[in-house]
Amino acid sequence: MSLKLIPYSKDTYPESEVLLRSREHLSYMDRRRTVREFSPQPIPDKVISNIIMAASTAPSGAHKQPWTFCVVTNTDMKRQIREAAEEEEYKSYNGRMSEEWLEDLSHLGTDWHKPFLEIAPALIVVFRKSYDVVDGRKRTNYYVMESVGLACGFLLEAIHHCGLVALTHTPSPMNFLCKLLERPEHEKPFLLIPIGYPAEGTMVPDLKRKTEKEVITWYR
Ligand code: IYR
Repeated sequence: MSLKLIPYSKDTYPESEVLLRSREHLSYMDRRRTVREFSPQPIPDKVISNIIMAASTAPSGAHKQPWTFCVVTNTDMKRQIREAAEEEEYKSYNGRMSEEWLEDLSHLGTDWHKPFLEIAPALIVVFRKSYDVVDGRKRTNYYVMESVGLACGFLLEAIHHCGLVALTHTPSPMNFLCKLLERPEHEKPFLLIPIGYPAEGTMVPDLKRKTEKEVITWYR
């Protein structure tokens, strides 16, 4: 296929403004928190689709965009997902997770109860696609984990940008989602992300984030 190029168009800024923008963006991102208590207030479909299409702008291996975002707002389906997730999580918290893991989670106050799966107005279930089916033929996708991880990062950013909140929930194992949502064989669940407005008076753990020194190593 011949390479068709178009001009790249995006504003650039003088260094002083680059610095200012980087600082402002850091402080804005640092205000994002994972929230476990949602208001049941619905969110317009268009908001959800805009957030997802922002996520779908993420870079991906060979630009294959190997993801499907399922949006569940149906009350009965949310209940079924809660019941199935709680069944798995009960087993995880009562035997499948190591002592060390449980200890590492204790300051977050999580347990096997997942009421947010019914209360949040929408659940976004992200699926990764190891291959696509194009005209009945299998077409491989590349760097699927990396690509879908990036898209989920973009998704969380977009949710934060609109003043909504989310929880990156990882019920494990989560094969029950394939069945409940009747996904094709080549789609595997990646993350379950309830989104919505925070419940009134929501509290979050008093977390400290790692410092520059702890996360950056320079080679100048
Ligand atoms: N999947 C479980 C346990 C859990 C694991 C991690 I790593 C967390 O950061 C939080 C919870 C659950 O969702 O409860």
